[in-house]
Amino acid sequence: MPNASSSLNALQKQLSKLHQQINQYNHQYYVLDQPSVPDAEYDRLMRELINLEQTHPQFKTLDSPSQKVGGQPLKAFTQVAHQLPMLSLDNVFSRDEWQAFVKRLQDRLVTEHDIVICAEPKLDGLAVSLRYEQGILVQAATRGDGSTGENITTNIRTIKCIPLKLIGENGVDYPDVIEVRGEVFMPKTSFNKLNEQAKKKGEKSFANPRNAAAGSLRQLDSKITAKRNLAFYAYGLGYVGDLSEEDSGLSGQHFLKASHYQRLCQIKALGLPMCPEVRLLENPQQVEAFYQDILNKREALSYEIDGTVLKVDNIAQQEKLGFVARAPRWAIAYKFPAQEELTLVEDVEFQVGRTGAITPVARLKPIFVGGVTVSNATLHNQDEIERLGLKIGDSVVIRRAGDVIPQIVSVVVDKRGDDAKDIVFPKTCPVCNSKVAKAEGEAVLRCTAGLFCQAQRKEAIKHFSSRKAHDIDGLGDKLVEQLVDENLINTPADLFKLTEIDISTMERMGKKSAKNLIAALEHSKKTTLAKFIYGLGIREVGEATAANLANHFFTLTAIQAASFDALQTVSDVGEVVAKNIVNFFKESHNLAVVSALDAIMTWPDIIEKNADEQPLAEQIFVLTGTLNQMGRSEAKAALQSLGAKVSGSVSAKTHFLVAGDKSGSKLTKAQDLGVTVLTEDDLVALLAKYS
Ligand code: 5U1
Repeated sequence: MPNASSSLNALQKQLSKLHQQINQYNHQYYVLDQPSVPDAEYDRLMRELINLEQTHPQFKTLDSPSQKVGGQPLKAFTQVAHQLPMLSLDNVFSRDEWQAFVKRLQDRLVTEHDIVICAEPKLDGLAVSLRYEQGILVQAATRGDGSTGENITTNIRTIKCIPLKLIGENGVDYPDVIEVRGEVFMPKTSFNKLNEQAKKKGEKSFANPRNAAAGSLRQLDSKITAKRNLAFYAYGLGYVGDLSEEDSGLSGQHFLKASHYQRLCQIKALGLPMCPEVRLLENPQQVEAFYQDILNKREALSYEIDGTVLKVDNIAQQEKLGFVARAPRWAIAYKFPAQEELTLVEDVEFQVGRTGAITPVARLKPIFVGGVTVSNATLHNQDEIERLGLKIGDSVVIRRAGDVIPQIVSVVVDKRGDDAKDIVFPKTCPVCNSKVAKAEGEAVLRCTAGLFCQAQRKEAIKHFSSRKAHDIDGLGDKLVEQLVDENLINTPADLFKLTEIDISTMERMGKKSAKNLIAALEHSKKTTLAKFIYGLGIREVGEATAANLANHFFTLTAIQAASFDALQTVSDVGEVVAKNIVNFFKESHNLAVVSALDAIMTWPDIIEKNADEQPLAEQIFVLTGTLNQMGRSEAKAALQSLGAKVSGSVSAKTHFLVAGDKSGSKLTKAQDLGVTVLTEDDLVALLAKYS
């Protein structure tokens, strides 16, 4: 049994470890602008520390990170002592915690009235204090440790939306000295651009817009800051008063309104930007709706936010509530669920996709992030693994924002254990054991077996039946996998051979669902050429390209016969896509599937076009003999693309016979019937006329 002194010892050890860890994270975040762990991890450690200090107040020391705001100012800049401290905010993370905060407010204020709340988005930027004397910006400082910050005046002057001189709009005057506090931030578009440029130059990118903003403000060369397109929203005031009476700080009082929201409006009237999402709420009950509304808008906002800030609006009430060590009692940050979390890479597996691409996928220790539990993350390719410097067993930062698929953002190298293992790519396909290869200039490794690979077969069938292709209701991914595993289907064409009995023997498939699936398959037989082409799953032929091909060539035969050059005349089809199409139709196993499907499925043979685009509509052509300037199938496709019908035999209905070298009986018959005979040159001229 541990005795009292040994558990106190353990507690002290735990506290000292927390101090050391939080101090290290503070230094990385505030001083180096390079956090190694997500905010959620930092918040967790800080809460652990605060909880321990609350239950064991005798261990709460003056140098505890819980008593300090931010980090030490950088030596590179001169230091500025804040006339009034720049505080930080405590956080809540749930409705219950928010309600507990409200309860504390009510207990302290003992008011019968509702507590009016000023609600603001919490910007992911850098807190600064801007000092105006007689309306002129004379000094700008970072928060630093809350009492001393860095003098960043020269850099702040480069931010376009921060006025160098205040305006006295609508009779709003300003006191001799006014310190405006707020957040400098980098809009999302500028952040993405900056990181793209850094990547191109092989430089380190910023982990988030906050670090990018901080890094940009801490430039010794303000020309660099000027290029970074920073912005600013004001959220409060520091010292306000007369120059001659700075010590009392009272003479500014005539200027100041009794409501925080009104003060923000006053600051705005002086020419400083205020976030347009700020709202005045009649009571704390309205906060949940505000929180939800801002959370819904989050992705669409042009700047990054990580929660809301809720402030008691009445200044007299704020004063009554006062402060604790690092934060006011009258304000709280109600944070959104974390979009970044820390977890472990337990393994890396390799998946084979529809096009044979072998994708490494990290199997993660399940983690709740961005509102869902995540247990896998794609690693894309070898380059990505190298960029991350990832090993199996690593602690990683995982990000899931909005509907975006989860991503590994970085590796926390400090946490790497001795047993971390290198990620080794397979030498053969992990599914069919065939050869793998990397095409020149491509980062992706592929299985070379095409439809002979079971994984590619499954993916091809899933793609064929997907919503945008043939939308086969009731044919889910799991069922496709079972049907392939049971060898009941090998290609999309095999789907149409399935019987109700085949289907009803599969897991979770009853008679009724089997019947429905057969009906859905029957229904899917009638389609469009565009969907048919898309459903084939040719590499890089998406929905739009498939539609362009259908609209250009009108028939499957014409698309199959089109040359590399002819394909490139289609909008959106470049060399790569044209090559993919030609290669697809070269493969005998693809041709077998296409012709089997062609026999089963139907679509309008020629898509209706207006008369101008179909100059040869209703004209029946027959091709005979050897054509030297183009292949027969190419000539056929070209004629069909202009609306002509190309028939195999000459009759009285034939309008034109194109006679190449060594034409035989068809030429004689055409001459007998009085059909117009064209030479190959005539044909070329005709096609040129309409192309
Ligand atoms: N929007 C907003 N962000 N923010 C950060 N308001 C706000 N207020 C702050 C901080 C640190 O502090 C005051 C409540 C003192």
